[in-house]
Amino acid sequence: GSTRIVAVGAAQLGPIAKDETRAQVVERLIALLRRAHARGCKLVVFPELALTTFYPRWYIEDEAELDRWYETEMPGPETAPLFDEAKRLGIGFYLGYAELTHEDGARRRFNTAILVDGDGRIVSKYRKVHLPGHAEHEPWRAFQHLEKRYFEPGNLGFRVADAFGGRIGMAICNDRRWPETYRVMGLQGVEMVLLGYNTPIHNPPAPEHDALSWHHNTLVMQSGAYQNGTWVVGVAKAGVEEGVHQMGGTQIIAPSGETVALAVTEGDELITADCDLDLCRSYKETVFAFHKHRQPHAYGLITGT
Ligand code: CDT
Repeated sequence: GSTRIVAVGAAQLGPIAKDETRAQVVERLIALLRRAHARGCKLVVFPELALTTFYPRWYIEDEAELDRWYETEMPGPETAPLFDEAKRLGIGFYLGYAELTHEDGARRRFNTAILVDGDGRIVSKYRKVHLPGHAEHEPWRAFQHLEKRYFEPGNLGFRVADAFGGRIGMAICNDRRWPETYRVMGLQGVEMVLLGYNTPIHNPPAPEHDALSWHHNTLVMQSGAYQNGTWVVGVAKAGVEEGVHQMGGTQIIAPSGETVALAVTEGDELITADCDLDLCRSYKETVFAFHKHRQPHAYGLITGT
């Protein structure tokens, strides 16, 4: 029979400097893509906001200055080389980026990820639903986290796409901490959730959590995988970026909840795994056979119904 093994590369990025150009970053992405191809990967997962530094750490008042961090087309002139090389290699990818678009007569900003297949086609798009941080300048913080200012909550929901021989979903960073993220995709039969993140180790409102950041990262992604019988691929932008230390911990997690590959650096690092999508089945058909065991009548508070 046909194999349902997807060779996946999780392409962690080290820091991206403020003055690094898109062209320079795209070169780093292409280098990782080629290494993944050499290892037989068919799908590479890059982090959240993978084309720039994590600019929500700064309060930016000037609209034109803010605009420079966003993509207005995908692919655009600077990202086309990534699409071209991926297509040439026959390898797909997940890419996180800041999206500036015109919709419903307004300029709108989203924290976005796309899924591109091995033919270079965008097969799915996701816009981050759970935006952490704050909307106003809070000078008491060591650094800002202004996602609530620079993005609006995603309006595409949590969709799944039939691609790479399986059912693929996407999420972005803070989404991974919320069980609803995985469950909404789990209810659609998701077999692999791709997610990129930028997570400062220091959380200014709750510094008592700092020492637990690695524990929490693994805890939420392993739980989401097991409770929905799905693979999870979590990919960091890591290291000290413009003075802020961001956690690594890039990992590939099986439907058992076990981590099968884990990055060990805070730089550009590729980890890979042969992900058998059929490993999802025994979870989806037994302990988490949703149609047999879920009790939605008791869950009304969650949806507000
Ligand atoms: N990028 C992102 O979503 N980061 C957040 C940092 C914590 S903000 C309180 C995260 O959940 O990892």
